[in-house]
Amino acid sequence: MAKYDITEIKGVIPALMTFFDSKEEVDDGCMRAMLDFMMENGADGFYLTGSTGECFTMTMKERMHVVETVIDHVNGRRPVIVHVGDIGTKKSIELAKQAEAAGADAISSVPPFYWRFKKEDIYGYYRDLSESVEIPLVVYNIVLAGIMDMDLILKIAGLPRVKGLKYTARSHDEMGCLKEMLGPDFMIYSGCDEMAFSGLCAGADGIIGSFYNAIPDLYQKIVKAVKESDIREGMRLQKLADQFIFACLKYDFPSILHNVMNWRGLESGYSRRPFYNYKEEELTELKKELRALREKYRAAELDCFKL
Ligand code: MN9
Repeated sequence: MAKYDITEIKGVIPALMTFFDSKEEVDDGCMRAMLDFMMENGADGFYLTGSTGECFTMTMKERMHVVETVIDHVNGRRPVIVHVGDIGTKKSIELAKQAEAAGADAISSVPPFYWRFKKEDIYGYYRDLSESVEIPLVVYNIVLAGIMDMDLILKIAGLPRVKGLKYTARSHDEMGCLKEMLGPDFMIYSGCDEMAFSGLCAGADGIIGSFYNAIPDLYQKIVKAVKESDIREGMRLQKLADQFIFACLKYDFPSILHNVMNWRGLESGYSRRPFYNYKEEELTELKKELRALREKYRAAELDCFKL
């Protein structure tokens, strides 16, 4: 059974990585340990089996298994949103029903992709998906993908069980307008980690993203700065996060995140093929860059890294 109302799902929400072992199997022990780490360090909720979770490399059964394991481990201590996106409506519905039965608080989905679906078909996808379960649905729009425009999002947002939007973009004018138009109970999640501060200032209720797996504590401080209207502190922290992110994004993503988490002193497993797994010796430059960054800012926020 879902435990949280959608309006209680806010703050820092890691788009949870899936932790695989060296044989590419989902590593349940590692998943549980990572959830503990994130809960201890500022995660306010979890977003499962999205692109950061490498969902498109996983079978339906594996996705369902991750959902069950995570919900069992979190055990109501944090809200859980499950990404059920796939190209086929029937498959997404199957994932949605399982997520609901497992106790997810909401489902979420990217629009159907790869083929150029018509607007009506995308609307139909969200209608059918949202009607298949009782829990709310959070639409996931990646602006760069160019699949949905503002009109289509607004139309989909009118569906009764559509209660939120994860909006990933480097500009927040549309996101801010959508928040204004859709009102306080329609939850908006800013999806670009490089722009979390700006997203929150533009009215987002929370932030969902990849880097919150590794540095949820830093982002918790950004959320606090926004709450306290401390612009100077918010900007300082976001700048620090950005330099960290841009250094990492020179490498393959999301697999580099496994190494980054190792440097926090965690055994964080592997990505699954075709993602490339870096050996430590290939990352001397990145470590040097991150170490310099930490020293430059004398940032207590990054001292947690064993670089
Ligand atoms: O949803 C993620 N976006 C995509 C969130 O995967 C397209 C972000 O968290 C990015 O990974 C992050 C790094 O660019 O902002």
